Amino acid sequence: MTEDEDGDGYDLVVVANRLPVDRVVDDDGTVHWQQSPGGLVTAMESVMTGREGAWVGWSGDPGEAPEPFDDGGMHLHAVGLTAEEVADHYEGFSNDTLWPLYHDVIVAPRYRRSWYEGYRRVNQRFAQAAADLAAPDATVWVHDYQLQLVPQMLRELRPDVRIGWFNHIPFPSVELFAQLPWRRAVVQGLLGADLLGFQRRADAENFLRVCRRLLALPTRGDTVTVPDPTGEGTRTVRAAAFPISIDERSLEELARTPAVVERARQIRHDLGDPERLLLGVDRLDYTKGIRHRLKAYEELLADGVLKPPGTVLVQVATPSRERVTAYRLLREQVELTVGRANGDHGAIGSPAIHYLHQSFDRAEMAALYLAADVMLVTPLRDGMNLVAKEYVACRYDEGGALVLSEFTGASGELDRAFLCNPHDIDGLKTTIRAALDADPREKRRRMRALRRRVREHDVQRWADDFLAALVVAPGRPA
Ligand code: ADQ
Repeated sequence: MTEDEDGDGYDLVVVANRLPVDRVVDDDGTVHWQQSPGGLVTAMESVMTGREGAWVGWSGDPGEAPEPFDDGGMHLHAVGLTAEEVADHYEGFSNDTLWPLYHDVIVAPRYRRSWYEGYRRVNQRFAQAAADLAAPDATVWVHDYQLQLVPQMLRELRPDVRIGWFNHIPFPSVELFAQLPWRRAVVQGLLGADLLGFQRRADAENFLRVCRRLLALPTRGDTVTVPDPTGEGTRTVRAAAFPISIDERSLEELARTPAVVERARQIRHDLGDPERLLLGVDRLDYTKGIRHRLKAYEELLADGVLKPPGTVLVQVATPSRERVTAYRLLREQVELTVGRANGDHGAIGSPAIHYLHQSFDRAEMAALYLAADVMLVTPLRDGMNLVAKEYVACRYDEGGALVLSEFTGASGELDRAFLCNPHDIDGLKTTIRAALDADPREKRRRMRALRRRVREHDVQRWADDFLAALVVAPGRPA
């Protein structure tokens, strides 16, 4: 059921920064919408089955919003953002203030009052759209750090709805969060929800500590008690961990197709059939530890431990947030390092590092994962990291080895990976060597354990667990 058949609104409304579709302009100028790749869309599709579901989000282009339309079993409602709002709300406050602050201040967050003003205004518009679409007593699921004020704004507009919010990125310690000039407003915005979901328990605990220390609110177990603005009575808000995952089955199915298996073979062949292939796949983001990884790799080349063409590294770095200065600088640093490593250690026809600043489709990603002997996932801080889980899902052959940073949410679940501290370059080098040289039986045992975990905790289970917890969240006492 996609439409609002009885005319009273939608039972489940998802509110996220982006719509689950991308606008595609064909050669002849006609416009159509194509489903964005990614687990969130798949997970939502199945939880929306049998319900009247709507999705509120930005189309990704500045300017007037396209008319609402139905697609893939959902009603899609685009929120329009002007170019100035994109600059203030999205590039500014979301990606240049909150993103670095919530990732342990790896780069310095910038605090600009006009950015926050834009953030507040855009959050209000998202809240209004959700309020207009939700059926009486509907469930509204708000996503991520771009929309932290929406829960409270929505509660004011529609006190009847159940509100859940999920944070895809880490939540910082109170000592760091306290830097935010608008810290009280952000926490109050979040406390409009009935259930707040985080990737790790530590994130939920950080949030509860912020409530105690900065707002003097009482907490008990995983709940916080919030006084009603009217002064009458209280509400209870639960903050708990719901580690996100991937659509494991469909990815494994894709990896098993003859076309992907053949493509993986072809990739190795095109690389000169190296004995050992290492792979990194990340958005080009300073949180992902790409520079630390390249530094360790360059040293292993300089030490003579690794040598092309027998050993090669493929580093895929997806273009990301290119209008934000810190990202432009990072790109320059990464490209300088790759150029130097290839100049010093490569030969004609055999570079030490193959660097691809490009996006690929799912099949190509699966083929890369299947081709790689060692996957390097070395973020300095990461809410979860789906690349680690995707690699594991594709290794139906139980081959390969995963080097995984302790600073990812995924490391809490994938503890049979080769865990590393990316800040410790010597330690990182040792871990890369250990993953390359481990006994094949040991590697297989580890991969089997990792695969079991990802199979049993897929994105469907994540969405089901969150929504089930939202239904029974304490909320307001009867
Ligand atoms: P991201 O920071 O974007 O997500 P991640 O979890 O690794 O990080 O997801 C990246 C996704 O992009 C993966 O599905 C990957 O396959 C895809 N991808 C990467 N490079 C690509 C390329 N070149 N071409 C095509 N696809 C590519 C945020 C948080 C994470 C959290 C997720 C989900 O920062 O910590 O795991 O949300 O909650």
